[in-house]
Amino acid sequence: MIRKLTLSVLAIPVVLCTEARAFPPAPHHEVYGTVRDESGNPLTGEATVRIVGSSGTILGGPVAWTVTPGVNYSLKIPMDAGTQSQLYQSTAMRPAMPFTAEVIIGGVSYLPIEVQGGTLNIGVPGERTRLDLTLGVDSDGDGLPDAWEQEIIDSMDGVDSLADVTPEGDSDADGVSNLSEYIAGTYAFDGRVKFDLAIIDVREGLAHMRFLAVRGRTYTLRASTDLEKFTSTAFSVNADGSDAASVHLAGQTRYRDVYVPVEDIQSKHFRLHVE
Ligand SMILES: [Ca+2]
Ligand SMILES: [Ca+2]
Repeated sequence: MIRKLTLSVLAIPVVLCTEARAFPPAPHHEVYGTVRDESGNPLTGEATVRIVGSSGTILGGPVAWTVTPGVNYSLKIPMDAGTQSQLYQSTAMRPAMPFTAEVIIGGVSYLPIEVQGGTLNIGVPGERTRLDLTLGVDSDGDGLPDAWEQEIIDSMDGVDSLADVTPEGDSDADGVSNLSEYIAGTYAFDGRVKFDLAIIDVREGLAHMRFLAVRGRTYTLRASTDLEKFTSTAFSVNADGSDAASVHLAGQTRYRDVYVPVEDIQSKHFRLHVE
């Protein structure tokens, strides 16, 4: 009798497992990226990114100062394995299902430039898709918000319309493209201010460098001895090289001095990266 009872108890979870496998979920798909305002500044909170899928998925998550370097939102979308005609849950999604991304600020929903007039499709389970979202209006459809382009039009002679400001163009002729200046947060109408890394000096085993850090942007540094292979390198904001970190999130816009240890080698090259 006891043996029979034991068998029946064991059978219950087996049956439950079989039922659960009828509509199995798959690993979630992560959508992540940077949400920027119409001036190119990464949002730093008080906003929500909402994913609305064709299957009925509605998923929201906060915009934060930083999730990882250069990323201020991340959403994990429930995915269905697709082995049955029915979704394992009504709000799950499958690869290639259309969705829309909205940004909600103060209860008002905004459709980012990347989403206007286009269809986004979800990727495969277990993978990630970067989706950077930009707020504002983009009349000429070049990815740069009108408000940002207008600043250049207002500030420069000979730049008269949105068509004169292109992402690959260099309105202030400082060698940095308009799109790169938009990302870096530097003035694309003032050639004196650009995304640049200056070497100040090398003393006591520390290379002292300086760059214009713009609020809300994250900075990483890569180093190379042969100008071919660059690897991430930690840097310090302290003159004694202490508390080095691999990333700097600018809390305010200011020139930032950084210090990196240099070994006894003839030359070392550095590359600054901004997100
Ligand atoms: Ca535009
Ligand atoms: Ca430029």
